[in-house]
Amino acid sequence: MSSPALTGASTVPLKTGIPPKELLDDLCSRFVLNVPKEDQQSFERILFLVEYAHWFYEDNSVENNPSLKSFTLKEFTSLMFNSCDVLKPYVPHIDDIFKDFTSYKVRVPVTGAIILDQTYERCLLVKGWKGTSWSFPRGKKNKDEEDHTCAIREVLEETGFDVSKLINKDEFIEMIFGPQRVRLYIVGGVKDDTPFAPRTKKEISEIAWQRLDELQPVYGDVISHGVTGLKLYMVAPFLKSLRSWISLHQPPVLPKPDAPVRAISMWKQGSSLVTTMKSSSRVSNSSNKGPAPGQSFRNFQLDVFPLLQAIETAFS
Ligand code: M7G
Ligand code: MG
Repeated sequence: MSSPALTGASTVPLKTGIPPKELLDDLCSRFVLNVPKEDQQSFERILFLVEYAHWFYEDNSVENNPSLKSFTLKEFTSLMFNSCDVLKPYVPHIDDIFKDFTSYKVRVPVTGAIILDQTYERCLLVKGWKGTSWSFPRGKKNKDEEDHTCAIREVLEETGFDVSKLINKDEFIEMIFGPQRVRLYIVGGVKDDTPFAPRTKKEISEIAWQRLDELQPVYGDVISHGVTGLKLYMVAPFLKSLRSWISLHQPPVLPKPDAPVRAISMWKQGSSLVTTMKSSSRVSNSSNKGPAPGQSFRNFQLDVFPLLQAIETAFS
């Protein structure tokens, strides 16, 4: 099981930063070849596997061997196809394969949750690792996964918070954006001193309670800006229905006159500090031992989490 090539720790540092062939072969065999046959049936599925290998490469190999270069998924896909014998014959079609994959990805339905605090004045938003936009915790459905199960999994992956006991399958707002259906379950009454921390690496850079009245305009586009300049992605279109829901439901706690008026950052990448509401002081978050690698496995039935855990154990 132990292979120095996978972590890249003992490979000879290459000036070019290009991963050595044995590392790419290892990633290919672990993430692409050693999976059930049904997961290798289409290039869309294979590219989800390559994406997983890419995350592992970025989060483990590059981190353990900084002389290795970071790549975009497209670049990494090209490296894998050129290096792996089984994928090599398809190199001439790689542009089409990648284009099909990206257009397939945006057709996969997305579910997540609108988490409200106890006063219904704030909602929990997450900021993407790469961009600067904030969105509700949400993500793509896996194959044969139910909507609410995906929402529970994605919220857990992106915030570390388990909504399985709080979610009501009938309480959601659903919108269609071009080819994509987005369903967000409304989970109200979450204590604002709840500890949050993502379980995926390099997907989420910050988690915060944002004030709903700062997320204007109500009739927003997919990409919009809140009144304080906050960049929002797929938030504004949900606000009108959310306000209607809030007007019909009594919050468990009435807003306090001395409540903080601004957003509250609950977790930030690279920082072990989080804000707690009770003390308003900066305290160490004991549950934040650093995020684990991604667990979402796209459109596969294969449960990759035990595999990743085994790999992590073997190399830690
Ligand atoms: P996603 O899981 O494809 O989207 O992640 P979803 O939650 O909407 O289903 C969105 C983006 O976050 C990806 O395109 C990556 O850029 C980044 N990302 C997500 N995960 C789980 C990881 C991960 O484990 N490692 C790295 N490096 N990036 C990730
Ligand atoms: Mg996600």
